[in-house]
Amino acid sequence: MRSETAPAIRLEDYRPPAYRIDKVHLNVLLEPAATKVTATLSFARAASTEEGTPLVLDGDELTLTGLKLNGEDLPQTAYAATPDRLEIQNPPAAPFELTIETEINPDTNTKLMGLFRSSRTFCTQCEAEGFRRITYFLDRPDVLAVYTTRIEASKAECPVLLGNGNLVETGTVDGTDRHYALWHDPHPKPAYLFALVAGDLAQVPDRFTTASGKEVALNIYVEHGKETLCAWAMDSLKRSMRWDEEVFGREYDLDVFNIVAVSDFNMGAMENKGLNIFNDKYVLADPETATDQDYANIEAVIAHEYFHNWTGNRITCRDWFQLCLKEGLTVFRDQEFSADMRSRPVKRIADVSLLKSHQFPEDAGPLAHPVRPRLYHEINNFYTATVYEKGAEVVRMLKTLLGGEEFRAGLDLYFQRHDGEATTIEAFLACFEDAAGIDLSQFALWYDQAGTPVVTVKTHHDPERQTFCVSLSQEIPPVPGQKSSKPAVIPLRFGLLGPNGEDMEITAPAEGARIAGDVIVLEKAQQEVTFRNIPSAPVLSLLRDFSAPVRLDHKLTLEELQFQAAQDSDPFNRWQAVQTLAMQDLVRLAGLIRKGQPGVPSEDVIRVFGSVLSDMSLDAQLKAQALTLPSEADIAQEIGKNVDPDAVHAARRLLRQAVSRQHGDAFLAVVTGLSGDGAYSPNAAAAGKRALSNRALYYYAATGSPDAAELVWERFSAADNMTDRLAALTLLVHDHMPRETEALDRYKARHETNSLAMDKWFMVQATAPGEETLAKVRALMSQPLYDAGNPNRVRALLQSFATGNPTQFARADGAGFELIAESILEIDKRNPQVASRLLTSFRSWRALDPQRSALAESALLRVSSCEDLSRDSRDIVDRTLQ
Ligand code: 0A1
Ligand code: ZN
Repeated sequence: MRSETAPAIRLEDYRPPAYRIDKVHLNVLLEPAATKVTATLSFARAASTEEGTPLVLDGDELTLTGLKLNGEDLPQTAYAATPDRLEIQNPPAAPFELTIETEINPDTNTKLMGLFRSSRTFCTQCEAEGFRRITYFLDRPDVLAVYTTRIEASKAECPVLLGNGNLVETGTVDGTDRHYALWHDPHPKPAYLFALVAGDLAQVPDRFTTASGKEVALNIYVEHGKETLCAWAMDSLKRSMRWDEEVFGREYDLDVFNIVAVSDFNMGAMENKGLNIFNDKYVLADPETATDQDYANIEAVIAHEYFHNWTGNRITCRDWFQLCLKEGLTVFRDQEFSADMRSRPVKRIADVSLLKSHQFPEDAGPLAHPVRPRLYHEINNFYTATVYEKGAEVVRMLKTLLGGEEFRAGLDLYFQRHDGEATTIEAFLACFEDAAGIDLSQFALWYDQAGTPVVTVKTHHDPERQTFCVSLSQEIPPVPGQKSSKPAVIPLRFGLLGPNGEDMEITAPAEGARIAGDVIVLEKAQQEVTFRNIPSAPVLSLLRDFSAPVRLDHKLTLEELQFQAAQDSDPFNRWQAVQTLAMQDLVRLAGLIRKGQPGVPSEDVIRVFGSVLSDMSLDAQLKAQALTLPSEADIAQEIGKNVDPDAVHAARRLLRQAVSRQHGDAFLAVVTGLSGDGAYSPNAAAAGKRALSNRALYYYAATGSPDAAELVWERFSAADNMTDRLAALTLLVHDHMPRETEALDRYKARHETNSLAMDKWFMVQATAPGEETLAKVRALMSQPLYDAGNPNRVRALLQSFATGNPTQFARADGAGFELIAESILEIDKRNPQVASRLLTSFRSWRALDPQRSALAESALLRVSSCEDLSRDSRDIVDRTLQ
């Protein structure tokens, strides 16, 4: 029988818990195959709960081995236990204590949820619903308890024993080889923030003194031998702690802050109270194995998890529908941190690129959902770009609309009013309403409506009346389950570019819309804004700094776009103008190629690329960003329907070659001028130079000349850092240069023992265009270094093939879809979260040409017909096919 879809959980059905759990005492006797957990839980009936109301606890694959009520064994007639539920039929009216014994097997826990082992280290992952795989519990975020955890294990196997909060006591167990540690976390928390770690790990210690003078011990725990790879993560942590004090007034609140890096982890990292657990990819770095992007990611993820201590842990979510309350806000905070640490415009462009390439397609496809969903079947599938990235954009808009001071006042009120609570988006917004004296009821629609609004813009200048009219309208295209929508509040940052490129001064109040400083607030379906005293026609620079997560339909002429690309005072819109020019040409070229006609890239676009390259006013990283062509997936998204990925690929190659032919010498000058200046530093300036030099090499390589191939090879073999080595390797492999195989072999020989570096080796090969890649990916799956149980490896090989290689994933013979479908079925048995993530790579299948979309559909149907598909994959496949 086909696996059933799990029942829908609905926001409207939320009810407060019938019982509270005030205190949790856990005694965890760690054994790889048979860990015994004794949970002593102090319950109290909620005032509104009738006496005798059954107490129903969540479980997941649990074996109950003992149960006591107030210290007495419970007769079997008084309860019912299954692996996923424990019901106490007639609990006492007065507060009572349950002692629950369960036995679990960390070694067979391949889902990596609950308690599992990663390379012999015991560790946990409890968000969203993993705690119920450790003991029976009210596993919901609005049940906040104070935890004390005793962890006991073999001293030889697990010299390090870590829990949440502060360490209270350690000792040995008489007559055994075992020892224990007792941890106490004074801050009430939901079960999803529980964690423990036990293993033989190296400790990298440091210290931090908070603004109020409190000493905090900082530690990063890693596998022995990796201690030197933690310096950047530790530095990032200390900078995050200081920044949160300075920018948001938030201090750390325990005596110790521990981070543990593990190699088997479903997500990036987890913000467990006082004991963050990280995918080692976001901790370990040195110039030999990590790219500049890795360094930036580590800085951002360390900050993100640390910032959760206030936005997520001290104030948590009432229910999982409110996930964006902690995630959107925390992503906003980590984006701001990175912007302050690096270049603000560069960071903004990177964040918006990510939003457009990941969140926009999600919002336009079958998996679209509001930032705060109203219904889910499997919460693990809602850790999405919409909740995280669009959620952060919503917070950013709030700041834009309120201004920095009022925004900060609102947040201060939020921390003050809700500290220690599990709360909601409504409560969050109410703080800003109260602090700023405004009404955010229309703004709240951003949380409840799915889909990306399209803002259509038309302008008209009347030289006689000296008026400039801007007609604006907004609409959200239909989304699954949402046929109509209401107008949202859209802050549009703008400037009127005068003939000399400077922003015109606006001397008379504009009519037709609320304008706050340089922001037009679009609030209705249609609005016409009139500016007076505008003698000559300006170029309207709209959506500066990408002030709202919308698609702009603003048809600027070629000249206007070129002008904006060269002159806009807003770096984001300069970048955007270059991208728009390139995108328009790429879409045109792909259309011609599709029809079998020759495509000739636009001379104007090629010229703009040359101007960007020679513009001395642009910083190197910004230049590299502007010279990056829209990705194949972005072009496909822009085309929107009947997409032929081969035509898209060919169009992009054509434009790259044309730019390269025209500006080859200039690119060569950049490559040679910027290379090899001094010792490696991961800072933004040095990273920017490398990015530009590698971007120039990318174009120079497209000349196809022997000396270009030589230059790429030289960069590969002489590189003293991973950024340059990987950039050159990618060119060698993706452009099928003569020494491609030799380069891959050399890389492998150099990095064979480092799995994170080898992930890049898998990824480069999986994303190589060309028919032979599919067979290669299959062969790589049987490589001894490939491990289908390790999420990073699966992502490096299969996820990057499915999401980063459009021509091969969507091959016209369907073999790419089949490979991924087959792999999903295999992985699903072991790790549903990894499988369902991989499944989302089919989300844009309906936009493909009819032949390809039929093949994608049959691959999806093959997955769907599997009888015992996990709840995670069932949910995604059903929604993708609906
Ligand atoms: N809260 C974490 C992300 C996370 C979510 C789920 C996980 O397991 C299913 C693990 C981590 C964060 O935002 O960093
Ligand atoms: Zn988070």
